[in-house]
Formats: sequence, structure tokens, C-alpha cells
Amino acid sequence: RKLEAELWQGLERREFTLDFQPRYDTRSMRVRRAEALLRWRHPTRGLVSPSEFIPLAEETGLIVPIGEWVMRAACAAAARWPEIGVSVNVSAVQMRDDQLAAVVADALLSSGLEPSRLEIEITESVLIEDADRARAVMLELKALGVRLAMDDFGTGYSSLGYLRSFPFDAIKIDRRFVADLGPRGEARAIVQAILGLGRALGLTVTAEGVETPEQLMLLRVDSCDEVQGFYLARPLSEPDLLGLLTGGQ
Ligand code: G
Ligand code: G
Ligand code: MN
Ligand code: NA
Repeated sequence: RKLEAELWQGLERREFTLDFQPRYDTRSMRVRRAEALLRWRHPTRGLVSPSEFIPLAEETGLIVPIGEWVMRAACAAAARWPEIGVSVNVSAVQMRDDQLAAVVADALLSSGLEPSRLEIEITESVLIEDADRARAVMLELKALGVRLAMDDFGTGYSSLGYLRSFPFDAIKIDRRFVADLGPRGEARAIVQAILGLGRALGLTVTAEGVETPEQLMLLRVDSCDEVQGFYLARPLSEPDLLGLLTGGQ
């Protein structure tokens, strides 16, 4: 297919870039890390969103070389930053690649990035598809010293006990709960329950998709650890991120 060939070409021709979305410590409102988000600058189609090409990249296996590029580029970028960490999304297909931990190890080594400054975001669906395999890969990654976060938490079927059987350091509350957040109502009860669960398991909890001051206020009142979303900062180019960091945030 045409798009598939173009994806290959895109990789060879260096058409991919990363944007970085700041994630803030809720108490100090300082940037703690940034999530790397893949962007494809297609020569004729313009900027293509990952939601348009990642499904195809997963289907064709192209996500493996693309993901390797992302891992290397994200680690190289973060090694240039003062203190803050980077978070990288890894899809289900990448989690099944037995070279994943080796790629991460090499990206860390060649960039010189401290492993603890790298976080890997894994979606809940990965755990359901092949739990034993996922657990084994996660243990390999943990052995390198990186942090593991469960992305889009609350959209799958993980129970408390199930979550505990994987070596996660953090969970990200899915943006659908944050979007519905109000002083009363179900969404806040769900968010509070996730925060309680996170606290009980010693996990850092991030709320993603924060779009309004009201949502931020409620997350602060409920002591959510970290916040990320358009209200705070959009995904930025690396120079813009560095500008934000040095401009006193
Ligand atoms: O940045 P945006 O909202 O367009 O991202 C859409 C989707 O693509 C999100 O689910 C996000 O997790 C995913 N995504 C963004 N960058 C990467 C990446 O580098 N690797 C993988 N596997 N997924 C990514
Ligand atoms: O699936 P994942 O959580 O990795 O998706 C990351 C995507 O979420 C990025 O593409 C980013 O552009 C998008 N995103 C980041 N902040 C917000 C926000 O406040 N609202 C919405 N709707 N999307 C956001
Ligand atoms: Mn993510
Ligand atoms: Na997410």
C-alpha cells in the first residue's frame, strides 16, 4: 500500500520529528518531565497525526523501526535537558518485540541519559493480550532502571490486584475522566478512587488531558501528583520546550 511505502521512506528521509508535552508537578507547578509525541512531516500531505499512521505502522510491523527511532531521539533530546525526564509511548506490537529492552539499553547508553529519567508508557490493553509476555518484558525494562507508567488508565479492565502484578511506577488517568471532572459527580469519584489506588500501591498518578482551570483546581484539591494537558501546555518543539524551561516556566 501507498502509505506503507511512504512510512518507510519517511523514516529514511528523516520526516519524523518529536514534539514534547510538559508534565507538571501539581504542587510546585514545575515541569517534571515531557511526553514525546511522534509527528510526521509528510512532503505533500503536511503534518500527519500519529492516530492516522500508528495503526498502519502496527499492522505492518513498521512500528518497530519507527519506535526505535523514537526511543533514540527521545533519549538524545532528554540528555540535553536540565534535570527533567522524558516519557515515551510504546505500543502493543513493540511490547512483543524481543529486542525492545536491548534497543532501550542502547538508546540510554549512546545518549548518556540516566535510566531513571526515562519513563515508558504502556497501555492497559497490552497486559490483557499477553500478560505473561508483557510482565517479562516489563521486568527486563525495570532491570535497566527505567520507569514504567500505565497509560490511559481506566479504559481497560485492570483490577487493583491485576495492576499490582506488574512492576509499574506510575499510572496516567485517562483523559475521559478528566474531561468530565466536576465538583460533584461520577468522574470525580472515579478520579479519587484511582488516586487512592495509586497511593495504596505507591504509584505516581498523572492526570492527562487537563483543559480547564476548574479541572486543575480539583486535581490539586485531591492531591493528584502530576498534571498534563492543553490548559498547561500543548505539545511543543524541543526549542520551545527549552524556552519554556529557561523562561522560568
Ligand atoms: O499526539 P497525538 O494526540 O496525536 O497522539 C495520538 C496517539 O498516538 C496517542 O495515543 C499517542 O499515545 C500515540 N503516540 C504518539 N507518539 C507515539 C509514539 O512515539 N509511539 C507510539 N507507539 N505511540 C505514539
Ligand atoms: O494516548 P496518549 O495519552 O499517549 O495520547 C497523547 C495525546 O494526547 C497526544 O497526541 C496529545 O496531543 C493529546 N493531548 C495532550 N493533552 C491533551 C488535552 O488536554 N486534551 C486532549 N483532548 N488531548 C490532549
Ligand atoms: Mn501517552
Ligand atoms: Na494517555
